Amino acid sequence: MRMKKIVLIGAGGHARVLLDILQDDKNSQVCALLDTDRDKWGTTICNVPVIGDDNCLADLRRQGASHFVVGIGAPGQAARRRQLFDTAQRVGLAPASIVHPTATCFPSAMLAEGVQLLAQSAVSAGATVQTNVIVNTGAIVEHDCLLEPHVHVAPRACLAGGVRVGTGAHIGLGAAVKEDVSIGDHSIVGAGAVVIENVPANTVVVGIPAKPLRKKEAA
Ligand code: JB2
Repeated sequence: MRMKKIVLIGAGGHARVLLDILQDDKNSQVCALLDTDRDKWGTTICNVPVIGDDNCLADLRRQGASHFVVGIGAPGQAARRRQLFDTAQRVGLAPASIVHPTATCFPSAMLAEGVQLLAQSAVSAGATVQTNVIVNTGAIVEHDCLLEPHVHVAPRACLAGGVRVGTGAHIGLGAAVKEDVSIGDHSIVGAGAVVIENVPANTVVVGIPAKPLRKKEAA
């Protein structure tokens, strides 16, 4: 397999996790980190330089970079993650997927480009994980779930069978979602919540059972 030369976008906590995984993969080489924080420019993380911000993407492509990974993941950042994904593709970089060696992905599950399955996560039979989705450490995505683009399922969150999570939604740390429930586009499920009924789009829900806390601006 040809070596992927990867640009990692972001140089914070999530990027640090992804960098560790990528540096253990003999088919990948992370050639640069990009960050909007000027204080990070000229520094290195695990020997990889932070060379500038996202304006460097086109130059890196010309210099031989082949792939990118969106390396930011904080709650509320889905619109930014989508924008970075689109920008990097526009300059001709291809999205690289990251699957930690301890992640479990059933043969009948479908993974789109640029997904991130982190350590000890599980994606079960017939599940669909679309573009730029993060299934974070120890998260469970049961059979026949649908995760639409740019979704983030935080560590130890659990989606029962047949759950749909709409574009850009965030499922918080350790939250649980009952089978066949639908989480609306761009909604946020708070940490530790237990969701037993459908959540509309652009809504923050918290608690057990989860109830709406507020509406959020459409992304
Ligand atoms: O548009 C951007 C941009 N926006 C913020 N482009 C680039 N290239 N970089 C951007 N950043 C940078 O991402 C910030 O300047 C900062 O250095 C970095 C975000 O780092 P932070 O550690 O704050 O968040 P994170 O997204 O890496 O990690 C969060 O989400 C993870 C899933 C944290 O909450 C982690 O604890 C969590 N595990």
